[in-house]
Amino acid sequence: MKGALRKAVRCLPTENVPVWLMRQAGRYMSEYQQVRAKVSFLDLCKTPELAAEVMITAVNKINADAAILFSDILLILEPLGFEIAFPDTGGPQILNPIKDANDVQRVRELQSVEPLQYVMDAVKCTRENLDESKPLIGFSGAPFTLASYVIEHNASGYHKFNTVKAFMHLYPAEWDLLMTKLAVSAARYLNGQIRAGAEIIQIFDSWAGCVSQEDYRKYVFPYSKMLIDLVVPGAPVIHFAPGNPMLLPLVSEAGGNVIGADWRVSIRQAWDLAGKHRAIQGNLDPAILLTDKDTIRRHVLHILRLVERQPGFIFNLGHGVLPQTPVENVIALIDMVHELGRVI
Ligand code: 1CP
Repeated sequence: MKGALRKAVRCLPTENVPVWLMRQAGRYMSEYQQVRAKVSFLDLCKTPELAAEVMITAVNKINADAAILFSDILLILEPLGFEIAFPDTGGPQILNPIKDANDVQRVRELQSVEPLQYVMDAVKCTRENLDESKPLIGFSGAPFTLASYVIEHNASGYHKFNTVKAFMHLYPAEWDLLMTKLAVSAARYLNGQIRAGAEIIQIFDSWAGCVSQEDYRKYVFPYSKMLIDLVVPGAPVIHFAPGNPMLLPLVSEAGGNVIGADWRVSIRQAWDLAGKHRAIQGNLDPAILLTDKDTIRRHVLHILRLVERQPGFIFNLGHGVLPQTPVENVIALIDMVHELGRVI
């Protein structure tokens, strides 16, 4: 098996510490900005050759050990019946969100990946142009995070999640229906990506950290588990649910070969909470990339020392690269992990 990441996701020992970054292709990179000056974000995602080019350019420039499909977690919502928009300022928007419990009836379940063929083509095109030592990561939003966009979306882009939380408590039957539709649809979508050439899957539950342990168990866990159980066996799953380290044991129990950790918890403690039968991914604070090389190096060393070369570690940030990050700091970070990961 070639490539440290392919081994690490299976908890096998590696010579190098594999490293890739969430949001490694994006607004912090001038090449990306140049493409975006000519085409909207949605058109970029819907043009497979461009989506592949943006990701391959980023991977080659920063020397990451994996590519992640260039796409967005919200695109699956179009064939489910939602209109999405990515305005230039503020976060993405759902133009026809769920306003009351009856609205759940109109949400369609994804029957086939045909309406998302452009995503499958982007997977194929990225795979064809990517160095074979580097795996391609496919992804989907987790049911809770998708629900938090379709039930509530604040035009300012600032999420408080109160509406989605009230909804799950007030309408448990409709919540179950919605979350089941989202889980089954996301599984079909991921299995399509795997057929198209994605080797590893990451599930983003970016906003799950806003709920309590009890509510996670009752309203989130069953559907994340359903999704992960439906992913075809053989493709390792990275399960990332940042924001609340106390949820890590439950996130791990819901499934995934690798558990993502953010910076709010030390990587060693995160691994203890997730359980040593899982691999662990994380967890440099993206804000550290806004500092200087000495500070970055100190933090990289700290994380590597905590991990003590135990098999099953993947270096990443605790969340995505911030748009204002200097690209040379990202390049330096990856070089440091490659250099120090061998010797520590
Ligand atoms: O050019 C632009 O203005 C668009 C910015 C942008 C980009 C580059 C958005 C809008 N999405 C993406 C790409 C993207 N999104 C990728 C692939 C690129 C890469 O990782 O290098 C991935 C994996 C995602 C996944 C995604 N989208 C998540 C999960 C990851 C996370 O950060 O937690 C989430 C929550 C989204 C929603 C979304 N789409 C875009 C933004 C800015 C956001 C998040 C913020 C919000 O909802 O307010």
